[in-house]
Amino acid sequence: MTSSYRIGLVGKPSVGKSSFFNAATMNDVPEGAYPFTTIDPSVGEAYVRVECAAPEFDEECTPNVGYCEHGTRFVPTKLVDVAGLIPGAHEGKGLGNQFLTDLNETDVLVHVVDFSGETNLEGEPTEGHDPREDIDFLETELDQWYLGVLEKGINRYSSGYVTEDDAIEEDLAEQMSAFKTNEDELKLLIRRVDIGFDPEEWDDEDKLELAREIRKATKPMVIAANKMDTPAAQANYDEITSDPEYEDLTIVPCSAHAEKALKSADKAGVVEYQPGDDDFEITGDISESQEEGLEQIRDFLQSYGATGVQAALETALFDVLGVTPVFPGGANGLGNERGEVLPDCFLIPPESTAEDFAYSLHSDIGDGFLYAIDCRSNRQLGKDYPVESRDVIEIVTTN
Ligand SMILES: Nc1nc2c(ncn2[C@@H]2O[C@H](COP(=O)(O)OP(=O)(O)OP(=O)(O)O)[C@@H](O)[C@H]2O)c(=O)[nH]1
Ligand SMILES: [Mg+2]
Repeated sequence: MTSSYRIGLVGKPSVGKSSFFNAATMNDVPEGAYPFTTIDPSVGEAYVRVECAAPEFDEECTPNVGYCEHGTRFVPTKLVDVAGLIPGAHEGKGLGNQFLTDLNETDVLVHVVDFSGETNLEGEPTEGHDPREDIDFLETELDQWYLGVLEKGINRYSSGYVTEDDAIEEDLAEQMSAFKTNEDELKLLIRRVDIGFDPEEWDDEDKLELAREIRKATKPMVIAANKMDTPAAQANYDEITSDPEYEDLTIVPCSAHAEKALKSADKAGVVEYQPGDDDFEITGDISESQEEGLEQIRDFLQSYGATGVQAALETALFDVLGVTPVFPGGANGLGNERGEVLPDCFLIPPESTAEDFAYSLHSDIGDGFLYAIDCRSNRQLGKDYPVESRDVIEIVTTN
């Protein structure tokens, strides 16, 4: 069993995708104030926080992967930094649509937006640019990309080699398989858009609306309002979060710079900072100017609750995608035969049942599933039990 969720960072050039990536993963990919600094995508390991269950059992955990600090598990997940997208990317503008396919590998997107308004749609320096344009353009760009693939699926349907009882969702599912969708989901989405099941009847608007629904379903998105350490970004943030047209969006205020600075200072032994926290402690000898910089960051944390890098990743995975963290445990003590305590914290798909969880551990465990045990209450759970966040569960099998 692997926690193989991938979070993709998208956005126009120069918004701080690579800076966010470096801050989250402590990598060192190039960052630059010029468009298309990044060309090839980088994949790194970031962490999402889960409150550890071991203290509730008066135990100390021994994680297999990631780490645990002050009762917080840092569970690894994959983060992908891709090249910047500009308007027309779906037609090959900028670096073209080749890297749009990099996004296929991701489960959820963090749209990094330069809230300072100091870069235009191409990622070049400007002033007073409205970040709402960036939010709109990215959605449009992704929709157009989906529409292109959708139209191929419709052509496949109309091209005659389909048999008579063939349904449109079958051909679409095949054509759009890279988007990790399937017939059932497509059927549901076509129904939701309410355009009927005969593609001959669909006009351009119907198709675009369907493409948009498929995009929303298969690429859920969080907006990281980046560069919030600048006054211009803070003003834009206030304006956009109170704009009713944008109230359906999930926007997380963020400063990749602040996160990187704190993590680097922690590494250097100058401060004690736990990623995602709302404060830090200065523990080393520092110059006056360093102290001034750190105090500015502290003010930022006080205003926004955190640097926002952790929050954006966790909102994407837990709130928007609905992934559930679960600890495999034992009803008679949490340790396994090797003396490890709660070694794993798995991230499982939304709405998983106890049986799904068993199968995600191993097909043999799923096949032999008898019942599960909630290790906190020692209550027996049936196969249809919906697994909840931070459950500690033992699976009892026939073998
Ligand atoms: N003030 C401020 N500037 C930032 C922040 N994050 C990134 N920047 C700056 O924004 C510029 C672009 O950063 P990158 O990380 O290279 O942006 P990118 O989105 O990866 O750009 P491309 O690879 O060209 O698509 C750099 O000059 C960064 O220093 C932030 O949190 N605050
Ligand atoms: Mg970059």
